[in-house]
Amino acid sequence: MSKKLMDLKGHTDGRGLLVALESNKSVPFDIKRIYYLTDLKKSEPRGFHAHKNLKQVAICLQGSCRFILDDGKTREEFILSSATQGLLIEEMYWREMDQFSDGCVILVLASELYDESDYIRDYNEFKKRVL
Ligand code: T46
Repeated sequence: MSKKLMDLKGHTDGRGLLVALESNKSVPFDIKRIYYLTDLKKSEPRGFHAHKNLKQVAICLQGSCRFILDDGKTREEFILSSATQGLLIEEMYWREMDQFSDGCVILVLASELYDESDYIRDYNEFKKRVL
């Protein structure tokens, strides 16, 4: 398994599944922000940016989706379809998200507060910075 894919401990019993996430334990940073994506359209890919200084863990809570992570040299593809699997996205990875299934819900835990100046939205600028 890629080091980017993390197994999250699930507690399943007759009532369902519970997954607990804790800063610096199951999630390898202090969680400062949480956001989620819903009502995603198959025809509307998202992302297309990198972050200078942000770590995140993305978890597909319902349905499935694809993340592409690009470090400037290699593009890796990840299909997320389990609430007990997290994708660790460290700083300076270009990301693209698509192939959202019906009902797809993505939860993201982030190491920093929202800061638009942390985004690199131009792929050529990203490539210049990483290579
Ligand atoms: C990422 C992928 C996985 C906020 O106001 N606060 C926030 O914390 C976030 C994340 C976004 N926004 C606003 C900024 C835009 O006006 O929400 C709007 C949509 O954001 P964006 O176009 O950046 O969404 P995605 O899905 O392309 O990217 C998001 C995150 O921004 C990004 O960090 O890694 O999800």
